[in-house]
Amino acid sequence: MPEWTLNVNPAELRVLVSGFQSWSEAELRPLQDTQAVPLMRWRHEQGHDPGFLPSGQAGVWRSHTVLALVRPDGSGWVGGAGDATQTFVGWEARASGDQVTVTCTLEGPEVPVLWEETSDVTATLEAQAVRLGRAMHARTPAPLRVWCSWYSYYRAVTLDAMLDNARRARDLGLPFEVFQLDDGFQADLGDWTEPSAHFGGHARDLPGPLGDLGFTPGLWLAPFLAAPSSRLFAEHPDWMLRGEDGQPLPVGHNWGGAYYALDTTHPEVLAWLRDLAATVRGWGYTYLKLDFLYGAALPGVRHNPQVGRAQAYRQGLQALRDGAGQDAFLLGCGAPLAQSIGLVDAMRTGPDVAPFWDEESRRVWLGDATGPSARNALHTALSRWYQHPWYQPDPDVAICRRELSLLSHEEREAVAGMLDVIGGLRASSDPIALLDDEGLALLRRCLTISTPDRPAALTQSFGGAVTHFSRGTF
Ligand code: 9PG
Repeated sequence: MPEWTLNVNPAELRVLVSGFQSWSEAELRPLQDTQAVPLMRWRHEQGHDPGFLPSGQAGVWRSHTVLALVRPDGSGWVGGAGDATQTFVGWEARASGDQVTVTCTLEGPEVPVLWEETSDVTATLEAQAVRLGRAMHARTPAPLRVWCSWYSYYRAVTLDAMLDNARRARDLGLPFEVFQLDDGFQADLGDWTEPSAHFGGHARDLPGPLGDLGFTPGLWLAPFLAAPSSRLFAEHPDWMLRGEDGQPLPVGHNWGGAYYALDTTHPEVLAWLRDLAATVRGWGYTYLKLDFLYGAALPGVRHNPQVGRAQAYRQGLQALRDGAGQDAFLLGCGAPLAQSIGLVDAMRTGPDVAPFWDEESRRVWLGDATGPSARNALHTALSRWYQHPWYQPDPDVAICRRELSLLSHEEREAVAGMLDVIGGLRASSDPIALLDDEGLALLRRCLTISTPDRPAALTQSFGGAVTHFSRGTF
């Protein structure tokens, strides 16, 4: 295990960390602070890496793939990985007395580890990110503008609502490229080709009319998950990732109960995943939002114990890419970040936006900043700004509507402004009919790709926002 001892006063340093997957917290904090560990045990699998949890001790910070220590003048140290295709690279910085010890743990095959002292942490982070992106053949297509059904319709989405919004967007000349159907169309988690009772049609009925309106059809899938009530689970109990007790391993709680993950070391699972992606591609969906991908990367007992969890994850994602085709646009979500480089086109780099600023009870008292809120989404996506050479970052949707939202005018503007600074995908979920003139003007502004991905721009806008929202640490 590589280890470095730095003779430096820990009180001078801030530490930059990035969590396991899209929703896990990323942040820049004083090194002597304490990294939050979620109090709720059942959240560990859902937003964190149960194999590499924060220690909960003051002055000890853990991070996946990248870690930086920053002096007040912007100089410091940057740790990174030379490759992450089959390996999880875990960093830990530990303050003690007038020293800091940094260790790096590899889970998977050996890969080069980068550790650099630098006069400019920002520039070194960028340079290391470019290097990893190149080594893993990053896909960085042009950014897209996406309308997504989740943040206003949630699971109650219908075929009619999709088409109504698409028609209104076309009539108003809103510059979306993609109309993406989210969770709610499917009979059950895992039973993707059967419709839900309330959807009012079948997902395969949507791409035709969306294409006629001039939009690229997009579809949400959580392809590695299965609900215990699903046909998939009943027919293939042997396909599930297992715990030490030999039973299918619950990998989270949502949709009214526990859910399970597919074991992507099983050849039949890989064939099924390829087939699923090819099927929805055949229906006409060329943009796929692949969600809850972390499920295939958790510690557990697998069909082929020779395959490590990072490699298992990657081969599951590769099967989806093979089925969807090289020219499909794949957005990863709830996904291990660096391990997805080269297979996804875009990546959610934070938790979900919500139509409210913060949920302090969960974030502060329960130690869990992975929950939906405008604050959590921006805080984490901004703290991952250097990842843009890995994929198109997706900082999640702007919320421009005033109805069905608790965001103030300033908060709406802050979300929109920071999404622009982060760059990457531009997305909205507002029902078009709910937008008044002010909302439409803000939406048009959000959909205008104006700011290049640049740390300087980030610092300016970030600074502005911090002054504006003086409620605690942003
Ligand atoms: C659909 C949604 C949307 C959204 C995704 C994802 O930890 N959780 O319980 C949890 C639930 C939902 C969630 C994230 C975390 O949201 O990010 O855009 O697609 O699924 O169900």
